[in-house]
Amino acid sequence: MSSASSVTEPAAGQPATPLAAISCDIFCAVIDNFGDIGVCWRLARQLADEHGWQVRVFVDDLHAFQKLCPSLALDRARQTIGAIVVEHWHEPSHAGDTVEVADVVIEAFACELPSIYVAAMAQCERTPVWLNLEYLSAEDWVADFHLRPSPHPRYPLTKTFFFPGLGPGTGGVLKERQLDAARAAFEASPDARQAWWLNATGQPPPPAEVTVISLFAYENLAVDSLLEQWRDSATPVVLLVPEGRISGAIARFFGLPSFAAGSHATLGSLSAHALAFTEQPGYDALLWASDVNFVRGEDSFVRAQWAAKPFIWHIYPQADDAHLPKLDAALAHYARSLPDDTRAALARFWHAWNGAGRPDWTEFQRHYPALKLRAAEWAGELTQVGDLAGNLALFAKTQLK
Ligand code: TRH
Repeated sequence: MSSASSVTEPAAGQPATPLAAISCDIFCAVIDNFGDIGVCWRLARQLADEHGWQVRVFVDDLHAFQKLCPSLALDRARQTIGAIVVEHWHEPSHAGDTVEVADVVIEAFACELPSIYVAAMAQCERTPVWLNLEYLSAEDWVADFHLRPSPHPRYPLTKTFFFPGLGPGTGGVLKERQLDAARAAFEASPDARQAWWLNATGQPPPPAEVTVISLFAYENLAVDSLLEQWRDSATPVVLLVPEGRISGAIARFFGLPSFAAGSHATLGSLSAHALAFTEQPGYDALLWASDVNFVRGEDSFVRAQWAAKPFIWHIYPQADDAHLPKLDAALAHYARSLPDDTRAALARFWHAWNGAGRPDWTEFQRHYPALKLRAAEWAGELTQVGDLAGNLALFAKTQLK
């Protein structure tokens, strides 16, 4: 956390005036899995580390949070991790022991702020900036709704909708300032790669002819077909599976009782390692160490884009297939400049991984060189939209009077 950013240089002839850092409260209700707190925690760390904000995170599920942040204590109502205060949001009405309203209030994914907190916001001399951080969608309408104000029905308060997105005019997606440099350093260092493989799998890195695949996904009916294709592949495949919802299917395929962290199995051309779920900053190296990444939800989907490797997205399934237009909207951005046949092959593979059809690994592999080029080009295009934390901080500052 930078404390320097909260102090201004004195202008000539003026006394030094310490400016208070911007305070920010992020409220996060965990619906399921890790994406809700995953996004909030990454945003919190960026606002603290890169913008010098004083951040508090109110979160209702410390167990999910602890998986991403193992130093978190499960039994503490309030604790400080790095420079960030974490409050266990133990009931909807709770807003800390004493209600202190921050300069910027972020309601993640429409989780609904405690009513006493909203009432206190209305009493503030300086009206706080109230943002509703929405889920990521690549659909076109997002740019029209990004930064739309919504006046409160009773209080003199306005909530602004902040929409992440993959295109211009949206809030963008989270990207730490040092991320590209960290990836480049990892990719340039045989020692870092060696250390990563030994730590994650207990084995040295595989030779160059092996295709390394990371697999982070929900339960998926298409996985058996893919496992069979990898087993029968003409070239060797190494599969890296963080322990989680797909682990049961991997265990069944290999005839094992479970596929818990530390397990290894081989059948034909396929070798698989079960990995321990790492703390959040450690997940990126798995993507960097792999040639192809299967990702899911929201945050890992974004990280795969920054890893600049071909990836397959298991989108979070919604009722009435509401997720399918979102899948195609993301493809429309990501696959836009691919040759027609590669774009069609990628779309078929993504659709098959999301319930429509059978994934064809040979076809995917045939298009791998074009997909690899596009992955790197896309990471560059996405950078143009700007980092979400930076976009949010800039907007908030224009609103704080
Ligand atoms: O876990 P997810 O499926 O999360 C979600 C939630 O289901 C949420 O309710 C839904 O709305 C959202 O998806 C769209 O997938 P996601 O978003 O990729 O979050 C996973 C987080 O876990 C991400 O921050 C990366 C992190 N992670 C680790 O920290 N260590 C690991 O080893 C792995 C595999 C992931």
